[in-house]
This record gives sequence, C-alpha cells and structure tokens, in this order.
Amino acid sequence: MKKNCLTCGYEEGRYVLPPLPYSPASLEPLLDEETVLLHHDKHHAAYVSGANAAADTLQRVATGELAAEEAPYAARLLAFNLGGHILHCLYWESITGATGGAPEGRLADAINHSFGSMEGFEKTFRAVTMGVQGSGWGVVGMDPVSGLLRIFGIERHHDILAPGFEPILACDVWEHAYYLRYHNNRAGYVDSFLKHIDWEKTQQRLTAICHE
Ligand code: MN3
Repeated sequence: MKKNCLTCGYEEGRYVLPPLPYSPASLEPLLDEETVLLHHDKHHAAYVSGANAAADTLQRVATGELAAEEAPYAARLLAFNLGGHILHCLYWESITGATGGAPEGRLADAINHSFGSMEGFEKTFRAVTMGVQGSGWGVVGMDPVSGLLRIFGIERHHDILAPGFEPILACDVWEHAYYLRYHNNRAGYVDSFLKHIDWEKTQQRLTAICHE
C-alpha cells in the first residue's frame, strides 16, 4: 500500500499486522485504551489471519494441491479479510487523540470542490456513515473517473465499493469499534470521529494518489 502512503503489513509473502502508530491510550478522548487494544490485537489481527488462510488456499489450488472447487469461496474470504486488513490500517492512520485540526491546502481545496464546503462534507459523511446497514465503514476517497472526493458507506469490508476508488480516510462503524464507550450511540461516535481526524496524514494520502 505504498501507493497511498499507508503502512499496511505484507512481508515475505505474508500479510502481517502492523503495530499501532501510537500508544493505545493516546486516542483519548475519542476512544479508550481497552477498545483500541481489543480492536487492534484481536479484530484486526483476525482479518490478517483470515487473509493469509484464504491466500494459502488459493495458492494450493493453483499448485494442484487442492481442488479448483475450493477457489470461489476462498476468493470471497480473501476479499472480506483483505478488505478488513486494508481498512483497519487506514483507520488507525485516520484518527488522532488531538482535536482542532482542519484540512489545509490541496485537501481543503478538494473538499470544497467536491462537497461545496467543509459543512457539506461533514453533513454527507455523517449521513452516509450513520446509514451503513449493519457492520461496515464510512470511507472518503478519490473517484478515479471524476477526480472528485466521494464518500461510500461500505458494508462489511468490501461490499458496495466502486473499483479503482482510492480511499484516504476510513471510519469503522462495526460495533466493536465503539460499543464499550458509546454503546449504541453510533451518531455520537461518528461526531467524535469527525473531531479527531488526522488531517495531515489524510492530506499526505491525497497527495500520494494525485498524479500531476
Ligand atoms: Mn474493526
């Protein structure tokens, strides 16, 4: 994932869980340490394991060790688990314990161009992310056709997503992301997320995918 500056682990032919880019307590007041540790060490780790298992199955089909009939389901599992791995890497780098940041420069321009204003962006992001049915993600990224920023409400880790879409910002709205602190108040969590976006890293990801 060097393409968009994301540190997402893959070493020696295996997906690996990258360490958190900060101490787990440092996301206060957005998230508590217990939520962050469970989320990273258990949930994110499980998607890494699942992606490796699915990739192994597909490799064994390719070498003839397993029957071809194993491939379709393994491919579905790979899409789900690799989607989870990528989005969690992006999530950890989307948030900060600090508040008061704001998009600047090229990112501010892209938000204004795509949504009319910061208020327009926040209103759309809140509505789409709140409206994700069941478990999923609110994701901001670049539409490769129009060059505009778009917001998708991804279901699970990979459903309802345009091919070629380049994500630069992700909000996990699976309940494991927020339930210990926010209980069933997804809106309160999403509002807090909007106040704790790491705009500097988001700007770096946008710059990395823009080709001048
Ligand atoms: Mn999660």
